Amino acid sequence: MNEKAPALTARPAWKALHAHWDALRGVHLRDLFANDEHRGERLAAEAAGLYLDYSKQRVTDGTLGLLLALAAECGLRERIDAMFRGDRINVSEKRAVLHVALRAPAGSSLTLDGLNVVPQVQAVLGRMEEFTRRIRSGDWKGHTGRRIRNIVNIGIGGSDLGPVMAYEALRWYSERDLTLRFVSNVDGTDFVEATRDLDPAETLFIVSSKTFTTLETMTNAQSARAWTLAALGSDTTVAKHFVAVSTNAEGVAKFGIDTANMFGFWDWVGGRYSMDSAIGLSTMLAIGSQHFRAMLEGFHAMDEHFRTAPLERNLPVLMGLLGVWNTNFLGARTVAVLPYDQYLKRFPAYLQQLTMESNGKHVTLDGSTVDYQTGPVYWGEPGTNGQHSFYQLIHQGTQAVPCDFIAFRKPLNALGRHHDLLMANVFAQTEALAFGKTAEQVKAEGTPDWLVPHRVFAGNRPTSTILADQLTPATLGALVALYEHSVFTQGTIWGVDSFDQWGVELGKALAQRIVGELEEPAGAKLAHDSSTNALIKRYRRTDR
Ligand code: G6Q
Repeated sequence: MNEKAPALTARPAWKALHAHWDALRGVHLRDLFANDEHRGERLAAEAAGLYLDYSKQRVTDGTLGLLLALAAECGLRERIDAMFRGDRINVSEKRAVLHVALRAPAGSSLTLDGLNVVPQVQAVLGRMEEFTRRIRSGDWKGHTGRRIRNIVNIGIGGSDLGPVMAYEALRWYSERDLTLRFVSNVDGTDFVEATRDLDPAETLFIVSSKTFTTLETMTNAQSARAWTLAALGSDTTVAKHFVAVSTNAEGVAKFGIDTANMFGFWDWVGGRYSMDSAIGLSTMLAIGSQHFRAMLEGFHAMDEHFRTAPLERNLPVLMGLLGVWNTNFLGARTVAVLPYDQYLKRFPAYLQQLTMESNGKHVTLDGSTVDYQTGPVYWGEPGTNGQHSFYQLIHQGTQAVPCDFIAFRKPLNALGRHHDLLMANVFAQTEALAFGKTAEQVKAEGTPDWLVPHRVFAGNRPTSTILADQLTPATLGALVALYEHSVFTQGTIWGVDSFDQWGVELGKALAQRIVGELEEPAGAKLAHDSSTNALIKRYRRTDR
């Protein structure tokens, strides 16, 4: 049993924040900017190559002071230290949370139960590098002696979303002679479409699964095996065309993959925090080991900042606290993530898992039910596409949607005026969301009276802008670590376990139970509710 922490809503800083919000509710960002000509530079912070402008959030110095007081009351500093110390802060699974060790430099030390885990991490990285060299040089041959040209990562959730996102994000740095594909869904279409134009003799599958028991991944891996054997014959082909990333050596061996071709990680790496572990093997194959190391350095730079920077200048802490402010005081239910970079098109999907699987919780560490909102819904699309679709609601809808804008000063693909146009949109959007357009301004433009209300923008919509120099492997690492630690900051304030995922476990068990019933003869007795029974019966009809 964990000791009961004081309820969040009873904390002095929480109560003070409520009173403060009552006073600030009617204050417009226009006033906040008008009263402080340096606000735009003052409410900003920088670390690990990322510049965070939070001046367009609906906060004052007073708000920030109270949020930092709340962080102190919730023991944020102690929790950060506990994570880096290897304490078992994932209490419901009794696990340490040490993804920061995945990017700790060789020679440094992070201990778990008195053992430095960094050498183990570096050893796996070394094996990944050797494997990457062999694939990229053509030294590793397929069953027929041909070199590998296609890599298919099979995995789901944390064993898919990070690798897909990182591959897309860093595609500019990738080896274009290698084709990378990702199969996650148990829907057969995913596998069939991903492999239809690939030659099995030149294809390598990476079966990525921490547990090596996940239904979707195991089913896709079996289909991949059948696909390979159908084309290349003999059972020995598996050794040449399959490698595994897992913590379950026994399961890997049972599947027929030589454990010499298994890349391990550890139970102290959560699935959604694993893209920089061996789960990132596909990333390393795509971008090469030097770029992968550079990405790890970016992660580490943000880790160090999070661990050591004063909380008032600490980017993940500020972002996390602003999220709490928007969720619990402004009443926002969602956050839009809007990368103005096409390469980050999968970043919102990646963040959905990171944020919602981590903080979508209804009880605190000690099992008490919360009486406040926890993790909001994250969603988003790359700009400028979103502007021609859902931004309408963000500008003129009836609910507050705080937005994170992400942009880069230098393009990777310079093309005419494209980048200036892209960036002009970032700046224009955040300006319009903050300041809006009053009826007077609309009228002054010559708008007829009847149309004025439709063209008024209230403004006062909170946004943050993250601006970096260029999308590099290191920038991506820093960006991911920024969100990882801001999620942890929020989880600490809300008092939840940001590192378990019992909702996911439930889904895994439920499907296993019903699949047997679907494969039984049509008449077999069902014992679900009447709706589920009827749906199953309809599905089982033999005329499908
Ligand atoms: C992540 C979750 C979940 C997990 C997948 C895949 O934090 O635990 O998304 O990554 O369910 O699990 P395996 O890697 O064990 O197949």
